[in-house]
Amino acid sequence: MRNLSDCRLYGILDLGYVGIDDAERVTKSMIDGDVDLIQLRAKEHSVEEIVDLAGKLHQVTSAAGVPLIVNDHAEVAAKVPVEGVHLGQDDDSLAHARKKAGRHVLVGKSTHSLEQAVEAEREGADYVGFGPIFATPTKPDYQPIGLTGIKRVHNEITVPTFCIGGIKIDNLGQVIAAGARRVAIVSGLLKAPDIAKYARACKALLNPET
Ligand code: 3NM
Repeated sequence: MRNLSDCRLYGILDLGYVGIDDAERVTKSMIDGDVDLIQLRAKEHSVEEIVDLAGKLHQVTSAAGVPLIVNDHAEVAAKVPVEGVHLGQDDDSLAHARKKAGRHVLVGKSTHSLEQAVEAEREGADYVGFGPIFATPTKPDYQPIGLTGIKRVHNEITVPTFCIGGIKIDNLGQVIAAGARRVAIVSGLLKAPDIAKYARACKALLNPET
């Protein structure tokens, strides 16, 4: 299984963009494109549906050595051997999520300011999301935080930090130049005509030495 510290490109499988029946195909395309980490994000689905889908997707991701992270519902990790859970600012505390999972899992947290990122690391997050960097239809109610905080957050915290929000292949160079080493992408990836090719192009920018 891939180490979190080696992960650069985080692909988010958001069922707002992908039909549930298409989720496995899209997951395979992400893996084909060498996405390092995959999150299942299903804001409008029941926990039962998420458990069912996460079980199916985990067979695919684990065979490829790609960690699968479930958004919001730590209890899914008690039923399916996913590698982690991802929490928002309004979700369970990290300690509560770890208790619900009932076993060791990675726990990531969304943060929207330097202060929240520092607090998430202090609380014990294994990684943080940091954004939204740019305005995004995937999370329309959030004020973009821009590029300027990226260097500072990397100076202040040591856990892997995935910049997120409005990141596309076309602005990824800017995000990297601002100090990002890792990014999470939702719509850019899911709306790409060729998801694997898009992911590979992002990886090439994130890992210029490979
Ligand atoms: N979390 P896209 S921004 C899911 O700032 C999510 O925490 C964010 O979607 C945060 O790549 C975001 O389509 C949406 O812009 C990212």
